[in-house]
Amino acid sequence: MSAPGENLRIDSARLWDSLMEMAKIGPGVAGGNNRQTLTDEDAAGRALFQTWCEAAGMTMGTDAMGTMFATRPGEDPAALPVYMGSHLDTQPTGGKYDGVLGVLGALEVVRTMNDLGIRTRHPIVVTNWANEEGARFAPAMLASGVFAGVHTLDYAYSRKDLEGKTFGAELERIGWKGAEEVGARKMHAYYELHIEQGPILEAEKKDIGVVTHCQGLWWLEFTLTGRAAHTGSTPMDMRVNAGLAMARILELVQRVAMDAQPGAVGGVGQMQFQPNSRNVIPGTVVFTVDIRSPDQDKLDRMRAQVEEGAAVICRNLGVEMAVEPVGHFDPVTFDPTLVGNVRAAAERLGLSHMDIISGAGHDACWAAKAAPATMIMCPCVDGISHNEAEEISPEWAAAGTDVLFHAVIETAGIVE
Ligand code: HGY
Ligand code: MN
Ligand code: MN
Repeated sequence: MSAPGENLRIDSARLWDSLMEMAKIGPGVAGGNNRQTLTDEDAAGRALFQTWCEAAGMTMGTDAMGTMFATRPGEDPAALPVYMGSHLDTQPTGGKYDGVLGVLGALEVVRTMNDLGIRTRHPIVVTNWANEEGARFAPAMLASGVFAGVHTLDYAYSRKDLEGKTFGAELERIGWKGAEEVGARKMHAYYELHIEQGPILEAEKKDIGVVTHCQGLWWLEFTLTGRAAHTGSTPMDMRVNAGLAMARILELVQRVAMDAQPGAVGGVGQMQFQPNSRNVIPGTVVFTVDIRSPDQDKLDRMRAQVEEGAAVICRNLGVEMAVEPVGHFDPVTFDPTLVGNVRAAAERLGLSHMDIISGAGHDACWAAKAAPATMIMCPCVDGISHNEAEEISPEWAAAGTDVLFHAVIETAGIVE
């Protein structure tokens, strides 16, 4: 089967219209999106996606984690499908493209196949993974993790948000708990188009990121217990200050990440003070440390340094410490054949490209446990993401989707 011609391109205007249409659902307050997983806004986005998939002649299946799979038949029904997709859920102050480009780009590939009357040997499946972000229910990539056998369904259903609501109850409430057994589907291959969410491609003036690896991650949830007391009348030497311990641990995380350069990051994005009152020294502080590296040994060393250092800080302050890993995946190497298809597609299309390691985690990291998988990236403006100011150009969106189109055809095979 000859490789698809360089003139095979998607309809970039239709893709951009769909991105802007989806962005109207769960709008943020500054031009981005707040369409968090299993909210009514998520349900509305799912319904629109299903409508579009069915209008493109696909049939929708949903599994017991709420992940959506839209199937376009292939000529060989015995052939395992080629999957592509990403996620429609967003951060609370998310952008319009994180995840969404990968889902609607995949839909656009199917729409273009329909326009051109392209028949493929392998069936094609467009996927919307549930709860990729892990913002409301930790860990991130929860549904793809159950699909890959990393998490049990019971564990996933038991995950709670800050209001104590469980994933399982919220999935029932929005009516998107599907009948399919999670992970029963078998994939021939999996491609994920995603914005880079970092500054490299734009700085290097490259249209396409050929993603060879994804860095690994630990999310460590710390619970520090001190003694709530009056901020005014409690002498400094009498304080058992969980807030001070947290501040010193944040400095420790910064130091551990900087000492591990290059190729390491560390920080804290979420914390809760209890009772969180201006004139009460916090009795309890709960926060999650996020550390990452593409190097397995470095990642595990950073985790040990953070946990050991935090224990010394708390001991010196008389603060009790508990720490629980609430998210983890090792560094991922994507499938060399699929990576080669992405690189060849970018070259055939005359697009500038470079190999890149994904700094963010993606469902492809868990899909890679179930089948050969890889990713395609496009630049984003100033490398900003997980921020309502996230922006890409229509040209970048179209280039990434054209590469997805060509790579998927290479793998799914065109039937003349
Ligand atoms: O945390 C991540 O890397 C992804 O956005 N879930
Ligand atoms: Mn994402
Ligand atoms: Mn994200």
